[in-house]
Amino acid sequence: MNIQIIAIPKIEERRGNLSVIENDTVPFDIKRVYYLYDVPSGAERGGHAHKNLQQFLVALSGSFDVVLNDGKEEKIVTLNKPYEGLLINSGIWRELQNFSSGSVCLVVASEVYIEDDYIRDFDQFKNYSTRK
Ligand code: T46
Repeated sequence: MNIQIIAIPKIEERRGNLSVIENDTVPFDIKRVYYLYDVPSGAERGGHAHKNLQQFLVALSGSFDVVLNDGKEEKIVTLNKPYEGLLINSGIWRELQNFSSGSVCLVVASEVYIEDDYIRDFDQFKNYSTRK
């Protein structure tokens, strides 16, 4: 599956840790950053694929599961470290679930927000992925 766990450089000090995401941390030019927070227990986010967008997800705090499907196989990745993230390339269905209390999901994206880039229907996604 076209996903990758990428380590984020970490500067450790007695004062605490600092991690930095720069353009060369991810294989795309960063155009947008957003974050999910105050996610209620049992809530799910995502439930779509992107035609072009690449995204890099980091659990800045707490943990959550990312259920990934490329039309052929399903994988579940648990994110729970602020010094590593999950690169999701285009054409992959994702659902985010099992958010722990107080968790924060940072998303670094390769494009600005374009609703037309979303495939929000799973059957449509399956057809799209078999055509590719
Ligand atoms: C993804 C997961 C991890 C904007 O206006 N601008 C934005 O940049 C984004 C991301 C969303 N929105 C609006 C669109 C909707 O009215 O915010 C509302 C919630 O968006 P959505 O239902 O797409 O949120 P999630 O958490 O289900 O999905 C988001 C991203 O859209 C998606 O690309 O991979 O987070």
